Formats: sequence, C-alpha cells, structure tokens
Amino acid sequence: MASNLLVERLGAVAVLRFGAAPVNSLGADTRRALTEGVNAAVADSAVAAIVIAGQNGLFSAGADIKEFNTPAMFAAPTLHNVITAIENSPKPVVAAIEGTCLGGGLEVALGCHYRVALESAKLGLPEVKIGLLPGAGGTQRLPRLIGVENAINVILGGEPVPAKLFKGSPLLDAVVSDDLLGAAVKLATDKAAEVASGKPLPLARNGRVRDSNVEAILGFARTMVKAQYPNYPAPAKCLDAIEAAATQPFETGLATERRLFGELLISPESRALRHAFFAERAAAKIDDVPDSTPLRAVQSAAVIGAGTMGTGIAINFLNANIPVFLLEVGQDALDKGVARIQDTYAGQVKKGRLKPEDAQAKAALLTPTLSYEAIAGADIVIEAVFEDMAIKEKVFTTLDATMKPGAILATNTSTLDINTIAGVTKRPGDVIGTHFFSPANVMRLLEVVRGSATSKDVLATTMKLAKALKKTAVVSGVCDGFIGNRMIEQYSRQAFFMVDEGASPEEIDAAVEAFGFAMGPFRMSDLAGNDIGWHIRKRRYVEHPEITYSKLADRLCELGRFGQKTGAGWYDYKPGDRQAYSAPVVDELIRSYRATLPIKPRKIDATEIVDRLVYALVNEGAKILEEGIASRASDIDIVYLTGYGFPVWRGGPMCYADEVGLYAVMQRMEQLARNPYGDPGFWTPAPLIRKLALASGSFTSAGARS
Ligand code: T1G
Repeated sequence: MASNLLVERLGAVAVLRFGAAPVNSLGADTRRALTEGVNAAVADSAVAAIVIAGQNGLFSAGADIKEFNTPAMFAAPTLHNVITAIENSPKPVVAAIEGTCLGGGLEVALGCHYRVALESAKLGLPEVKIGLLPGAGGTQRLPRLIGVENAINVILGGEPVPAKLFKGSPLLDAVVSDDLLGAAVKLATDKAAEVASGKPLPLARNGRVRDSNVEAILGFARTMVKAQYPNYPAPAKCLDAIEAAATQPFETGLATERRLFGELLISPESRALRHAFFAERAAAKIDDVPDSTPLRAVQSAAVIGAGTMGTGIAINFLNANIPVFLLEVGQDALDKGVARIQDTYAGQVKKGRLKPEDAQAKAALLTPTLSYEAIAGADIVIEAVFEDMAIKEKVFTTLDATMKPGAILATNTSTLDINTIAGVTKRPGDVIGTHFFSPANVMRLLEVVRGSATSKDVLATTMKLAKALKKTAVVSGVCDGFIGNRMIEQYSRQAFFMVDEGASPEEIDAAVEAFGFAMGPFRMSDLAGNDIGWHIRKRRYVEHPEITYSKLADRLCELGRFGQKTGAGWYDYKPGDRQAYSAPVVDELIRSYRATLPIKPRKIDATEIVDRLVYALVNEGAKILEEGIASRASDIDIVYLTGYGFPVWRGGPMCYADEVGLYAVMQRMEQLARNPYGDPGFWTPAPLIRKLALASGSFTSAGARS
C-alpha cells in the first residue's frame, strides 16, 4: 500500500516520502500532501533540511495519466505549484531517487536543489510516448542542467536512462550503490551547514544553456523529427520548448512550454497514444479471472511442428530462457527447423544484436525430438502443425495420451474451433489457443483463445507466460478467425471488391499506407502468403456459400503467385529485395477478370478506400464485441496496434471510430451500403454502433479508460 505522504525525522532532516499505489503517480491528493509536507518542514524551526523520496522502491512514474482530461489534472496544487514550493524553500531540498523516476516525477526532482540516485535507478521523460511533452518545467530545467543536445536525447527518446550514465553530471549530485537515504540525509545536512554560512542554494531554473551551437543542434533534430515522425506532433513541439529554454528567460520559456503542452493535450494523437497505453494494460486483465487465481508452473515447453511458426514459437521460449522441445514427425523437417533457429541466432550475432555466448546458451535450451514420449514432462505444449482440423485432432489425441497430468495443451490455430480440438481430449480444461502472429518470434501480439472448457488457472497461467515471452496477450473467445483474422477477412473482402470495381492494388495500398498502416492489404497479403487466404476462402466457399467474394485473388493463386515466398504475388519481387514492383501480369489478370463482371470500372478515391477498409474493421469489431468474443473495445484496438500495423497515433480501429464519431461512422456505413458491389448487407451498421451512435456514446466510454 502507499499513503500520499509519510514523514520521518532523521536528526534535523525531514524525510518526506510521497506515494500513491501502484507507481507513486502525482495525482491531486499526492501533490497536495507533498506540498503541505514541504511547507510544514520549511515552517518547522527544528528542521534544517528536507529529503524528498518515493515509496515502495520507486520514486514516481510521473503525473497521474488517469487524471488527464479531468478537472483533477489542473487542481491546485499543480505540479508547478509543488515545484515552486520546493524551489522557494530556504532550506536545502534533496531528491532521493530509486527505481523509476519518470515524467513529472523527474520534474519534481529537477525542482529540488540537489539530487542523489541509486545507480540502479532509471530517470526519464517519457511524455513524448503518449503524445505530450514534459509539462512541469522539464523542457526548461533539463537543458539548463545537461545541455540542449543531451536534453533532446532524453526528451525525444522518452526512454528511461540508467542513473549511472548521469554520474558526474549536474543532473545528479551523487550516484550511490546503496544506502540511498543515508547519502541523501548526509548531503542535506552538509548543505544546510553551507546555507547557514551564507551560501545560496542552487536552482536549475537559474542556470543557463551553455551549448554553443544550439541552432545547428536544433536544426538537425528538426530535420530528423520531420522525417521520422511525420504523424506525431509531439516531437516537434518538444524541440520548440527546448529552444525556448535556450533563447527565452525562464518564466517566458515556462509559459511557452505550458502553451505547447496544452496544444498537445487536446491533440487526437495524444488521446490515441494515452488510450493505447491503458488499453495494453487493460488487455492483461480478465474480468472473471481474479489476479489471485493460482498459476501452474511453466518451467519447460514443447512445440509440435518445426515449420516457420513452430520454430518462431520455440525461439520465444529460448529467448525467455525456458527449455523447449521441438518435435517433428520426420528427421529432415526437424533438421530444417533446428537450422532455421540456428540461422536466426547466427543472424543476430552477425548484426551485433546478440553475443555469441548468449546465442549458444539459448540454443542449448533446445531439444529436437521425434518422440512424443520425450516431451511428456513438459509443462506446456504448443501445437503448430498444418491448419487442418483432422491433423490437429490427431495431434491432440496423441498429446492427451502422452502429456503429464496438468500440462497445458495449446494450439496455434489461426482460425479453427478450439472447442472441437479440446473435444478429442479427456482434459478440455487444459486446452487453450495461443495464436502467435508470423514471424512468431518478432510480432508482439498473442491471441489467447479461451475455449468454453478452458479452466481459469490455465488461462491465467497462459497470460502470465505471455508476459514472460514479451508478448502482448489479448483474450479472444472462439469464433472463425478469433478477433484479428475475423476482422481482416472483411477488410480484405472490401479490398478485393474495390479492385473489381476499378481501383488498383497500388492505389489501395497507397491510400491506407498514407492513412498510417504499416502495409496495405496487397503488400501484406504478399508478405503473409496469398495461399493462406486462398486456403481459408476454399473452406468458406463450402461452409458459408452465402458469403460473396471476389474471385480475383483465387485467379492470382491459380497462377502460383503466392507472394514474396514465390517471388511474385500481387506484385513482382527481386531476390534479396523486399521492394514490391508493379506486375504487368497482374494488371492483365485484373483487366481480364473485370471483363467477366457486370461492373463498369470507376475511379475510387482514397477517402472511399480508407473508409471501406477501416470501417469494415470497425463494423466487424462491433459484432465481435456484441458476441463477447472480445471483452472490451480497447482489446480489439490492441490486436490491431500490435498485430496488424494499424497506426498507433490513431489508437486502433475502435478508438479511431470514436474520434470520428459513431454517428458519422454509422451514416458513412449506410452510404457504403448503397454500393451494390461492396456486399451491401455487410454495411448494415452493427446494432452496437447504432445504439451508441444514437446515444452519442463511444466504444471507449463503454469500457476501457481513454
Ligand atoms: N499514471 C497513472 N497510472 C500509471 C502511470 C501514470 N503515470 N504509470 C503507470 N500507471 C499504472 C498502469 O496503468 C498500471 O495500472 C500500473 O500503474 C502498473 O503499470 C507533467 C504530463 C512506471 C515503467 O508516461 O512507463 O508526467 O493496470 O503495468 O510494467 O510532464 O507504468 O495496474 O491498473 O506499466 O512495472 C509520464 C508511464 C506521465 C510513465 C511501470 N509518465 N508508466 O511499468 O507496470 S505524464 C509515464 C510506465 C507526465 C508531466 C507529464 C510504466 C512504469 P493497472 P505497468 P510496469
């Protein structure tokens, strides 16, 4: 637990420990308690000096982001008031920094006269990562302490910096390996004696920026920001604020910072980035599975299938230092899988991203095998064989007969019904879906598919394992395609329809890439493999003959143009070159296919392209929410932000729809439904959209924090 302020007296030094569970964020109550604590210590004649510290092993995660866009955020005393109270103290105030000291927390420390840190502490100004800038004087005080260039690195990088890297810099007066409090109290006592002898207290605000070539530094930084962050307004404004530190008196610079902060606070980009911050954390929570749910141990794993997915999954365990068996049915396939893993590590060693000895240590945790008996003792086994139900059922029948009691039986299926798979075992409670995204050792997203029988401890264990594998896990219910692929199916259908109607793959890819997607649908399909979609459509044609599809993608696959892996797909590729080149063969294929359709080709503008693709995601996402496949809209956003290249500064498809306004989205869908060639039935707005739109509601207000 943390209380807003704990006060301790050590000799003539008052130690003020501010706090707020879980990360000592500086919400209104904490700001008030700290300010009152400082004022009381200043007024107490028995106190000669003050130490300010956090609680529970950390200093502070900064301002309370949960307060943003609420009256509490600007409730007095603001962070500026807290810092002013500290700077006005006639007694030395020393910040004792341990753990994380971020954002407004570091800005409070910058307001102190002195700062002492444990060498294990990490300091940073991550505001830019949520679309903001340090808004409590950080852009003005930090450059005065460490110079413009270093301040730019800290503020634009947004990353926590180990305290030891600031050793000897004006930012930290001491960096100690232990006894932080002792060091802080000693420094405070020594400085009190100096004050008593008439020496003035140092204030960061009174310093001057000493860099000689500020203009050049800022010019270079601005060029880099323009190129690297075309869609993010915060980095450029960070530079404007830092420039004010170098060119304006402190108070004027502070006013400039405040103005720029206010502009960013109301920007859609910052709202989206803050939404994404909380959405990622909310996704880890399962409403009916409490944190106290007992977990099963996972100290060893097994992967069935040494193909691209299986080896990628195995690498995740190796990277988490979890021993893993890799099982195949044939020696040749197994050897190929092992070689793929070894090549992956060799590549990382070659690029200097991994030490040779670390690569060896990881590879030593891998046990290739052809025998199910060899893996019987593993705590979790993940099946990653061909996407065919009969094959998966056979594997799970064997696993059920082989694996030790209590082992978690997971399937990496990307669309098949895990209830059916669980049904062939005697332990359906131990069966769960772990849908990794290719390349499995790179993509952060992991869809954890909860079967109707999956037990709560298996679910909780798998979510915890996901964190150990450095994955962002999102729980999905069972449906065809779960969350991500079910939505991308509608997205792809609209993309192919638009080619039938007159748009080119290049135009469609260009439009959504300008919207911010990392990759348009055709380049993405070429990367993933056009045959994967082909295989799924062939199943759909049998299972759901009522769903209409363009047949163009099938024609492409019939030519063997599966994408990058065959050197040709919607685009042509050259060996060793990932650049997509327009393909005359495809142009001809499109022309001849269109000739078979009753559609008069037309020009489709970028707005319609983006609306049809993004709102296809939104409409299907709303249905997924209504069916309880996803438990919150922000989970759907996280799936798209971490697995499908949706632009983070737009917060995800559901957040974007909220930003547009659901009433406008609903009206646009009704407009799109008038097009007879884009599956008009699909464009009936999901009932949830209509309900929220008519109530002026939003997806995010219906669930996660924004
Ligand atoms: N405000 C409110 N809640 C926060 C928070 C914050 N700053 N930081 C974390 N939390 C919550 C988080 O939502 C989760 O809640 C719990 O704490 C644990 O977080 C004026 C304007 C500190 C490195 O951007 O980087 O200061 O889900 O799961 O992995 O210039 O949290 O349990 O309910 O991430 O151990 C700037 C953001 C604020 C830091 C800890 N500061 N936080 O990581 O735990 S703006 C940040 C982090 C600002 C001033 C400006 C990380 C962490 P719940 P967690 P973790």
